[in-house]
Amino acid sequence: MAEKWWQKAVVYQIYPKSFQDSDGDGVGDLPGITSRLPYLAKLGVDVIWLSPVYASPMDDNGYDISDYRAIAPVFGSMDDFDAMLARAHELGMKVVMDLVANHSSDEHRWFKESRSSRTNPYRDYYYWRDPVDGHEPSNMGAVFGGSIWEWDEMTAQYYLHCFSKKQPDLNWENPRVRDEVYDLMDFWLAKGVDGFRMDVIGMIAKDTTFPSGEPGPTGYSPLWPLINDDQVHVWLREMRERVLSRYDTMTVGECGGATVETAKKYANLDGSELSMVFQFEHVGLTGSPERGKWVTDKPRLSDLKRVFERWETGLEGVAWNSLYWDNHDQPRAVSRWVEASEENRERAAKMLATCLHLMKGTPYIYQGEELGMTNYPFASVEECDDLEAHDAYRMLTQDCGCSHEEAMDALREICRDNARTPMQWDDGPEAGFTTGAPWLPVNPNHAWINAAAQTDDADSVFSHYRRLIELRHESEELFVYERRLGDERMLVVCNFSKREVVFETPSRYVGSRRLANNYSEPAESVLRPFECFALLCTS
Ligand code: ISL
Repeated sequence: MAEKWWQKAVVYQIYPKSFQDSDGDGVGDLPGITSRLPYLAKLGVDVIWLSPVYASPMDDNGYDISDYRAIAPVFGSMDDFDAMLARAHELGMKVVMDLVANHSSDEHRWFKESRSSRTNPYRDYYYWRDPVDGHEPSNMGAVFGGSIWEWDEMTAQYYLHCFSKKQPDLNWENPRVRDEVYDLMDFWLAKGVDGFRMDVIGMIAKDTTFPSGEPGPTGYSPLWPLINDDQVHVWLREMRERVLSRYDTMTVGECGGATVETAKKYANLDGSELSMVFQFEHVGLTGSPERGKWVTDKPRLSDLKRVFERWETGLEGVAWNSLYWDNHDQPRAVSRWVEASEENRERAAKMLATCLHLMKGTPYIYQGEELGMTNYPFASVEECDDLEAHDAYRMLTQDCGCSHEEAMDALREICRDNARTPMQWDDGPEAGFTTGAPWLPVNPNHAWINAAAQTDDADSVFSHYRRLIELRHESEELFVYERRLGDERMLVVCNFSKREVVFETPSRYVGSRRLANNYSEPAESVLRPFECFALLCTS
């Protein structure tokens, strides 16, 4: 099967609220992103994944969309979007949008119509159910706390929301809902965007009997058995047929519960569904039934190796994976995965990057990761913005019996706001992110962790990432093969590019006979432009 462009790409995720503000309102925006595109071009990334910029009441920072075809005024206008897209393309970078279609905002026109009467034509765009014995139809808990069911006085029924109550789940069983989603995908693809990161796409199909489960400490049962793992593939195939097959896109599905087996369906190299999966096994190695993800234990290296090994070998030649440590839902890698002090933070950041980027799959860099940005020293929950952090604090202190300090330790280690503090551009006021008051505080360590200090320093974390990205592109330029006859082996190495390419001669060939070469001195660990040689050894 021919290699696809997204298999040699490196993706950079932008969280627009926190990347670059251009108008001093303390919130990042599209003109701000455009102004920083040369920085990303210098880093060398191929694809930008833009977290949501659509119209939204921002209950969940844009993951609650009230108009899929409009830009939130706080981020700018559609013209600003078009300018950003054009500039990115000019600089050779593609742009992938966040498609949040498991749910909309409760302020979307569809939901306003839907809740207005039981007979409204939009009623079936969402899941509405009668009470059972005067209660919610089932006892599952939503990701951001409380029940998955919200009572709506207007029509005296409950509606389903797997996330916040301002994020009602769209009813994908309804073909009109699917048509709407395919249409809006067309709208953005026709504009020239290069694909989609699909938010919680693994959750769009539900067990519509809405079962109950064993309640945990919060009184609710976990949500995951609600997911229908078979039906989702039917709809993704339909989406491929109806929309994606008409464009050359990169699609990545956020699939929380994906296993190696289900990933072979989601991200099969036959192209029937998505390009790749974003799976969660390695970021879910810690946690407890009582406290969920809110524990301070570090993941065990042996577990991490086991998980990566299983995914690498399991998908080999069959399906494609994404490689990531960080994103806007995870704490900062250098704070979370290792016990790095400031003294060895840079080395740790480079080590984590190297470990990940040289695996098979498409690497993702989350803004600031390439600078070795760290978690934020939150002193109280009031400093956090994220609705999930507030719910977690309440759950930890009220349902789990944690003290304030214990709860804050968990938040400082795990909470999503760690990733969402403003990008650290320089050591000036507010790290060069804004001239106003930032919506989340800037980490005080911007005094020494910032882009200005790193972009021209060959030894910086930024330069290390840059080199890893180059390596990924370059490795496509080598033609290396080995021939064996009896106990003789011959290794042929050809650099098809005009650039230097890192290449480590396998140890059994070190010092062996050189048969054909176009440079007189043997290569060290770098192949020179168009260098070739053949080595012969007996094993
Ligand atoms: O961070 C999480 C809560 O612990 C994850 O479970 C997260 O909610 C899940 O990965 C889904 O994430 C996506 O959808 C959410 C949104 O809040 C996240 O930012 C987004 O990445 C709802 O749209």
